[in-house]
Amino acid sequence: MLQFYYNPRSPMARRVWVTLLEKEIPFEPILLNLNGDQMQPEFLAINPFHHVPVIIDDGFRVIESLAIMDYLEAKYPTPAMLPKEAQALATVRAVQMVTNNELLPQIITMMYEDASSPKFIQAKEHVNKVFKFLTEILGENSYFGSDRLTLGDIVVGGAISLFVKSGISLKHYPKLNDWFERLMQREAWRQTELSQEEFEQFKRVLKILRARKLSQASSKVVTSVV
Ligand SMILES: N[C@@H](CCC(=O)N[C@@H](CS)C(=O)NCC(=O)O)C(=O)O
Repeated sequence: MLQFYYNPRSPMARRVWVTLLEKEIPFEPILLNLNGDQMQPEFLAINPFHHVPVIIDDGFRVIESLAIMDYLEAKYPTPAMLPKEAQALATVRAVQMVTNNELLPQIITMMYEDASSPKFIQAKEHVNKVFKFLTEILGENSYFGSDRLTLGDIVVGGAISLFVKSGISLKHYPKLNDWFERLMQREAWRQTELSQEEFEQFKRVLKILRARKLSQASSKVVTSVV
C-alpha cells in the first residue's frame, strides 16, 4: 500500500493528503513530529532535505508536494484533476506557482509581524494583488481551470485557508469567497482542516523551524568565510 509521510499541520503535506482523499486512493499514513522525527537517519535516507510530504508507492519514492500530486494524477487518473486542454492546464499550473511564489511567502510576515508595521502592510498589498489575480483567473468557473476540482484548487485552497485562519478576510473578493466556501464543504477538506488551536501550534512549530534554518544559514556563512 502507498505510504504517506506527513504531519497534519503541514500545509504542503495537506495538499497531498487532500489529493489522496479526493481520489480515494488507499494509503498508510506515517506521522512525523516535526520537532525531530524528520532529522532521524531513517527519514533522511528517504528525504535528505528533511521535509514532509513524501510518498512511497510500489517502492518508488517521491518528494516535493507538486511532484507527488502530478505522480498521483498520472498513476491514479480517476477522477481527473488536471485538465488536458492547453489553456486550462496552463491555468492550473499558473495558480499553483503563483501560490508558491507570490502568496505563501507573505503568510510568514503576516503571521508574525505587527499589523501596523510597514512589512505587514506591504505583504497585505501583495496578497490583495494575488487575490485580485485569482478572482480574474477563476472567472465564471466553479474551480480553477475547470467546472470540477483540480490540483490547482488544492494548492490555492490550502494556502488561502492559512490566511483565513490568520484573520485575513475574503470579503472584498466575493467570487473567491464563494469558491473557498465550496471547497471547504468537501469531505476531504473538512477532514484535513485544522482547528484554530492546531493552527496556533503550527505557528509555534514554524517559528522554531525558521529560527533553526536562519541559524544554519548564518553558520554556513561563517564556515565559508573561515
Ligand atoms: N518544497 C517542499 C516543501 C515542504 C516543506 O517545507 N515541509 C515542511 C512542513 S510544511 C517540513 O517538513 N519542514 C521540516 C523541516 O524543515 O525540517 C514541498 O512542496 O513538498
